[in-house]
Amino acid sequence: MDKVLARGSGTPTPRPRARTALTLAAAGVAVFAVTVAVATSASAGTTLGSSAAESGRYFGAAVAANKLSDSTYVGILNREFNMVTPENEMKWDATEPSQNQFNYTNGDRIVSHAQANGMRVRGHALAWHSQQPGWAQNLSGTALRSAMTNHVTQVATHYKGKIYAWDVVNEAFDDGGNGARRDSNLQRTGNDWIEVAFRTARTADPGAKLCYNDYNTDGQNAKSNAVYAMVQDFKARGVPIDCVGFQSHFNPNSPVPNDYQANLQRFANLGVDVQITELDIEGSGTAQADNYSKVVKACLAVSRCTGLTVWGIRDSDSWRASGTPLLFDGNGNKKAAYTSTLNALNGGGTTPPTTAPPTTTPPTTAPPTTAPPTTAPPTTPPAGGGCTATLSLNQWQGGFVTYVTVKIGASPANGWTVGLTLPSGAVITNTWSATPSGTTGTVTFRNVDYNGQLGAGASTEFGFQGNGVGPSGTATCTVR
Ligand code: G2I
Repeated sequence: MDKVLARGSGTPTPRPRARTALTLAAAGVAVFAVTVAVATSASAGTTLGSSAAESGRYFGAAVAANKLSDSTYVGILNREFNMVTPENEMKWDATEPSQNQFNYTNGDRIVSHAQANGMRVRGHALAWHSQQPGWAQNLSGTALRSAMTNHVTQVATHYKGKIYAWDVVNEAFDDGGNGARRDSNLQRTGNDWIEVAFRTARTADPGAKLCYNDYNTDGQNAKSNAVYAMVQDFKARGVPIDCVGFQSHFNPNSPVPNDYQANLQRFANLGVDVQITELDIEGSGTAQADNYSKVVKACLAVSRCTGLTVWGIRDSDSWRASGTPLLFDGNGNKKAAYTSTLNALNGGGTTPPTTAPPTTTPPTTAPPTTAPPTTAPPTTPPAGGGCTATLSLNQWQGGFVTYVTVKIGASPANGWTVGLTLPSGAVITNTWSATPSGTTGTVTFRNVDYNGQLGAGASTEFGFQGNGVGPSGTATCTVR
């Protein structure tokens, strides 16, 4: 049973996590991370994705596999968005309809489409009280707990290396104003089910950011306070959590809260990314447009708000179509809300830091499961033209993810190329937001369509995953 009235918010962006920088430091690998938020100047991107990318963020949409044959739908998707969330295709009922028998057909279709078009994927959702297959609804106790961890392991392993961020746990808190956990069969397996899900997901796909996602947590209230306390506790005890998603389903009865930005910021201050994950705002005309603008500006004002996702493309695609809550009308035309969203994205913002400085006190109980990131001093953009490329490496036994922040100097760029040499034995298996020249040895990465044109001082990010030891040293950067 889903929420009667979803009123949440949330957002993510491509941001490096520098989770396991240990091996690199030990190997003399240089790990760079910009730690300061950098104000970016106003720009004039012409699509949602390219405009968001100018401040290092993404703009995504929930996508349904059965609409990938609709040319109007796909045309808008490919033109405007650089992140996708499968609307239903990666949920438990879809991926494991019978126990231990997995079906990835529709999820794979969306991932393939994303990869073929330079988009990344937010996985949604590994553990949730809703949309469970019938067999899981009928389980309890240790049988359900085992089924849940098996599900997380199998699905996260299947998509390993292909997911930017997973909604590991979805909607686990109660709406009653008591700050309690939601009663569910998963909750009744024990209060630690959430942290077990996160640890299990980390083991299965160490390269994915791991998020908690919920609605009605968009402003400061009893429910968001409870989520906040959980995240604070997880960070203190080293439970692997990287991000919090704010669904941001708004309507006249549940408007964008006035403390929306402040609420995002307080979560970011805990040392997690924040992401708007399911944005839709019922309404029309100027009022709707103003609300979209408010949400986008709030995200841009929070350096760790890494991106936004709208929950569908056209109004007719929405789970609540009668409320016309999206950016395109049923014919695929841009609405006033589209224009206000694009304008807000082009108004500049802060560049998300590749690594946030720790804001929480060191753990007093269990040690963190991963070593703290090694952070180099902030880099400054080149004074003249050109660009810089800074690496942030997340290394684990046998594999790595490297995030590269490209920062443009004093002159605007029409495109950029980053060059680096992989250590012997390293093989790239997946690259996003750039096109690599190869998979081993010396590799150059060229911008893709939506992130080549960048203004002076602007930055963008791409990344790649591979087997072996990730690249060391600095990367070269040239502009066109
Ligand atoms: O309810 C809105 C969202 C709230 N947060 C979590 C999201 O996962 C949730 O998405 C919605 C989808 O947009 C709907 O499309 O989740 C619903 C289910 O909880 C989805 O609805 C389902 C219907 O319940 C099914 O009957 C239907 O077969 O969509 C399915 C596919 O159209």
